[in-house]
Amino acid sequence: MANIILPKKWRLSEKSVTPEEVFWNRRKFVKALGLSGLSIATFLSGTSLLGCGLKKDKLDPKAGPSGGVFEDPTDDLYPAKKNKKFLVEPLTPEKVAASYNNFYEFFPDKENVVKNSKNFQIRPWQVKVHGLVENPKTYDIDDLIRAFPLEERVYRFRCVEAWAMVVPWTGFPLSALIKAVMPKSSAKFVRFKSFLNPDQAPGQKMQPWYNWPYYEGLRMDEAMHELTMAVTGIYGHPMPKQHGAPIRIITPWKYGYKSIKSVVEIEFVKNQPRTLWNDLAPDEYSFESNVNPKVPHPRWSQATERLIDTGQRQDTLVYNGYGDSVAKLYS
Ligand SMILES: Nc1nc2c(c(=O)[nH]1)N[C@H]1C(S)=C(S)[C@@H](COP(=O)(O)O)O[C@H]1N2
Ligand SMILES: [Mo]
Repeated sequence: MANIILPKKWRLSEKSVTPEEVFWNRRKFVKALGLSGLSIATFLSGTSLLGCGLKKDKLDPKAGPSGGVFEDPTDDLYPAKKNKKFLVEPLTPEKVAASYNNFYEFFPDKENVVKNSKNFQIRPWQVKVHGLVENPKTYDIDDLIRAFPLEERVYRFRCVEAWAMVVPWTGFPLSALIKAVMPKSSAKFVRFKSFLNPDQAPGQKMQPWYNWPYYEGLRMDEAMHELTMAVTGIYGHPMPKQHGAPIRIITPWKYGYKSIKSVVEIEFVKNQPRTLWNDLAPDEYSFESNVNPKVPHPRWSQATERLIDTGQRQDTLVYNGYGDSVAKLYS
């Protein structure tokens, strides 16, 4: 086991600061393989490392050059009305935001997510909403997107890796969907689950140490908060795959990994649900994960952040600048 030769990109740089790399140290890597019952040989032969094995002949004809969907059945809803209450300036250019994406289902490094998500089929798609509710419902995505009025909001976005951007999301307040299914008083948390489809998501095949599908959670009051959005579009059009099409969550006062992409299930539960990053590294990624410049990540400071377009460094704001509206949730 100790003599495995990993492809160059798989070796850890000690200075690296991305969350996934927590898990890329050799001891845990080997342990994860052992736990998942795979032999190294099976694992390495059955995966398409670094995208080399992707079949070019199976590209989705609807996938645009940047992974955008050009014939989206909800195209007519965009651009949605701007909600002027939520404005931040200046915007990060779309091209930058759309080519720098954490989406481990498709690839562990941001620059390859677009290419590796081309085959991802975002129709048909259903979202199952269930658990401790009076009206459980499985929505077809196109009905769901039309069920609640869409609006555009410009939010700041802060990844735990200390990069930041400002983007216009289109979607609806998650609270609208929550009210529609009528949670019981016993529902204290909301659990979100992303898709599982290793045939279309190479990252799910090549990284078996993640407990796919990606899962996240919020407290009920966080999920009901007016800032929390179910997002279906960005920059005035349907969301391209790399940002989490066809529907994702956005909680702008929390680190980016709480904003789960490509959601297929929303469940109302009594107890605090487990989350993928917290299960992997509980001392590095808490359930709450509110942006806080004063609480360093165990391996780096959170005092400042880097804007992905200009590279400029600026001070991190507590609750990512949304304290006026969310601090009361934590008093
Ligand atoms: N399903 C899923 N959701 C996810 C992730 C992921 O890997 N899989 N990455 C998270 C992280 S770490 C970040 S920073 C944001 C990135 O969103 P963006 O690509 O739209 O900027 O998505 C979050 N949601
Ligand atoms: Mo992130």
